[in-house]
Amino acid sequence: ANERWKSILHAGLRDQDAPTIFDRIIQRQIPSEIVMEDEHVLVFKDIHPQAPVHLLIIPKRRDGLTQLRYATADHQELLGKMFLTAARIAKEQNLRGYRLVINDGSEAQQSVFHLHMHLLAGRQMRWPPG
Ligand code: D5M
Repeated sequence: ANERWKSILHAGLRDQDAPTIFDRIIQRQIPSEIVMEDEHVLVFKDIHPQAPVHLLIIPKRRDGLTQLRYATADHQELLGKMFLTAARIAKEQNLRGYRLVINDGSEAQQSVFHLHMHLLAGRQMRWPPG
């Protein structure tokens, strides 16, 4: 399997099945600051925070969702769960305002190909985002 990933990387292609760093976080193979977890989603602190509060909300089973563009009606409940989780955490942490971001694709600067929602808060945001 290692050889296969190497050849995929070499070709500059993305393997839909290739695990990402987030799988390692889910499996506790690498440390992370986990804020909340349930059966379906995991929330942890972003390692390169862009605001005083910067959390990542991810599905625990990637289930084909390397990017939001691959979402189907089958993912509707999971996607709703991610939004409700963000809103709940914002309420629990008494955030006065917050921003949710999903980067889809390299042009949007997506770097980890396991669907994730950024929750940013704790400072005055600007518009448009960079
Ligand atoms: O966002 C991917 C985000 O993932 C980016 O803000 C950094 C974060 N990241 C990468 N590795 C880690 C680890 N190990 N812990 C916590 N956070 C991490 P994107 O939208 O794909 O650019």
